Amino acid sequence: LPADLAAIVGPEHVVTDPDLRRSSETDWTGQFRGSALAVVRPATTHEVSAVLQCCQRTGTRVVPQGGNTGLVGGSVPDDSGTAIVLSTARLREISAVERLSGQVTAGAGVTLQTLQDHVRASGFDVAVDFAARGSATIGGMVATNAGGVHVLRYGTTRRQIVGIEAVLADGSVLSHLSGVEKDNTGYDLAGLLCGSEGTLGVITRVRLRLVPTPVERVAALLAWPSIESMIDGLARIRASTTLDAAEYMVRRGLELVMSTFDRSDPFRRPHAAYLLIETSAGADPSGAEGMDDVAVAQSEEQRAALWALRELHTEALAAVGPPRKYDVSVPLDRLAAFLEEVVTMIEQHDGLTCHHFGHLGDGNVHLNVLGDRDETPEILRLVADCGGSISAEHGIGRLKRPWLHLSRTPAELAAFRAIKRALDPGGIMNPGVVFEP
Ligand code: FAD
Ligand code: 2HG
Ligand code: ZN
Repeated sequence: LPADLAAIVGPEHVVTDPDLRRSSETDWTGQFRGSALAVVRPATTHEVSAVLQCCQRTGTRVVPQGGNTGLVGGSVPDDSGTAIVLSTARLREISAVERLSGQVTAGAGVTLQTLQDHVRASGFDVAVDFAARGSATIGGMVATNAGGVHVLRYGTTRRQIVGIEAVLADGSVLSHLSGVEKDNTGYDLAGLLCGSEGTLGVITRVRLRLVPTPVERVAALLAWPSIESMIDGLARIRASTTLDAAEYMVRRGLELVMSTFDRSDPFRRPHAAYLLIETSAGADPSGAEGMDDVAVAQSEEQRAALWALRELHTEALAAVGPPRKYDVSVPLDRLAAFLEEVVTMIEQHDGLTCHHFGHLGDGNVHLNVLGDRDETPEILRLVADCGGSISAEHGIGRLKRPWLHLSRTPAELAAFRAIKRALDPGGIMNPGVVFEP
């Protein structure tokens, strides 16, 4: 097989050397490690199609991989050594920004940051943003329906897609990239492939709807005496201002970030909870009632410093971890009670510490539990009992697969399996992710 693949993509793009493969076989968290037959790097959609035809013919399993920043173990192979990793690193073409429609088409392997730089030069911005922007790719972002910090303003990745090109397991190319905003000609295949985590095909190009770059933007960190007061405060701010972001953290996480990365506290004394808000609208939300204090960024540098306190949580936790990650969402009116209950439940066990932070505006909490004991069933059942989702934005991958039934009905799961069988009858696309292998 490696020789056949080399004939398609060139021998230097079929990596079989174990040392060179290693970074593609281990996920960002270091908790999922596997072994691949080879890492294959096609440069065009045509090459992706030929690689998949070859894999289909030989029954070889395929793990699509973008920036390998996924947090649920979906981007790396199992340890059998029989699957290939199909890297999108060379699918890096970007079209010029189309000013009239406000759209751009990007190859799956373009990183989010590269695309942001590209479209900002034309006065536009990508609606989705998150801390892994330097490595995460557009293909990965679409395959996981990434959320990030602007969901409350613009929605998730799915809402930004106006066209997609993808290759199915049998090598057939689906291409629908004309970008017309109104197009009710049958099933929404882009919407289906978005969030499919590499289990239905390889996304090769995506056409995205852009948003205007804000002319004026204000970032402020608001300090609160409790989580309840912060959630009430957010409701009042949202009623009067269009927010671009509403991210929260608590004292324990802030202290971890400050000590790990030598950052200073924007306030003179500690507070229980912190809400980082950003707005590009006219009204000033930093006078909200019920808060202890506020730090408004006066410059781009100060804005970046406030954002770093929030965005460095994942790396700070990785440095003291690895933590068990629970990316959950809960209806906002139940969030304060949920947090109190889940933290108490976890920390009643000696040696367990629960960090939490996240996208408050979306009711999306990132629980990161340090310590050996595994409380996963209890935590995820509580989420389900609160009417929440066991995976708000990171996806199912391998990590959440045993718990998918807590968020989806048997009828929904049967429909998932029927779609998978129809598009990938040989089961070669990312086996073990979302579904049992
Ligand atoms: P990978 O990790 O390479 O792959 C992820 C999944 O997508 C895998 O199942 C893979 O098989 C599949 N895949 C990748 N490319 C393709 C393709 N072209 N075709 C088909 N399938 C493909 N996520 C959020 O949603 N919000 C956040 O705020 C956020 N913040 C993060 C912060 C940090 C510091 C880190 C490390 C991660 C964060 N993530 C976040 C998770 C991650 O960055 C996203 O899931 C991202 O979209 C993954 O992109 P990637 O290119 O790294 O994909
Ligand atoms: C974030 O919002 C990411 O920072 C990562 O989704 C969350 O590390 C985590 O648990
Ligand atoms: Zn997040």
